[in-house]
Amino acid sequence: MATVPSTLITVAPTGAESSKSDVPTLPCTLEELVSTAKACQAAGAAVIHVHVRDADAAPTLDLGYVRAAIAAVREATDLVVQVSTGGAVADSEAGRLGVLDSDPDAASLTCGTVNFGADVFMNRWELIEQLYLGMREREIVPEFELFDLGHVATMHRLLDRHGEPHGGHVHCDLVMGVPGGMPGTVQALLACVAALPVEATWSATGVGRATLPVMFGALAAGGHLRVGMEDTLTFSAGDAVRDNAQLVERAAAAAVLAQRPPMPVPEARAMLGVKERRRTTAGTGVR
Ligand code: KMH
Ligand code: ZN
Repeated sequence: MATVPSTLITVAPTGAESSKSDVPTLPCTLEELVSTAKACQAAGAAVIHVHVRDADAAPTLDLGYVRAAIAAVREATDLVVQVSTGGAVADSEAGRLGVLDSDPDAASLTCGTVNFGADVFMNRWELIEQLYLGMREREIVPEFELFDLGHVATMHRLLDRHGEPHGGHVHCDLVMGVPGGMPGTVQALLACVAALPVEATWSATGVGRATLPVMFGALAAGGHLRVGMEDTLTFSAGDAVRDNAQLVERAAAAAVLAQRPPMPVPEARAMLGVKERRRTTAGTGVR
């Protein structure tokens, strides 16, 4: 029997841009992050992209907080835990490199500088190289974050110069609709997809109003999906997002409609080449 192609759903529940006071439903505490992770796994997510908040709900790269968040999500779910190395626009390069020591399964790796609303999200070539090599040294799977077509070219340069990532598989995420990055259009999506390595897999994320066009475009073009409150806070015109699970449920329903149902976690782990870091049942090697 032919295998049914499936859709990897990544949830990005928090981000670094929204404040808890503006968005009270944003998961910021450890308890909120864990309950969000559980609900999103149940709704069809297989990967969680984690930005961590401190006791004041401010974005932090503090290793103590980041390690605790990763361990708690890993304990409570089977999700692939992908830590953000993008952080917030004001974060230092040293801090962003430092999160690689938090023992994640995977980590985001933005492949170039981009205007980010009124700010600049700085990603110098040397930093990109250091993050990439730091991930490989620690057996962390990168997800190449591509905000523009030029970032695709930089990813190729990285792969040509330094070889394949840990796990041997290239997985990218097209981040579309950021004010300053590529627009959230099907035309831009197809231009990027045509420039990716042939063997790469990719997901797409539409920020704000780009959420739905990018989601449908990605499904039609054979891609995977990333959704979450990092990227959109509006569910439909005038309606705030209830919670992250609502966004994952919608993505899962669209994937089912496209006859590419949500990818089970074991399949996602195998596709991405993730190293097993979950605790095993003593002596059996079985989780
Ligand atoms: N918060 C943005 C400045 C990532 O997580 O790697 C960067 C970002 C990308 O969200
Ligand atoms: Zn992020």
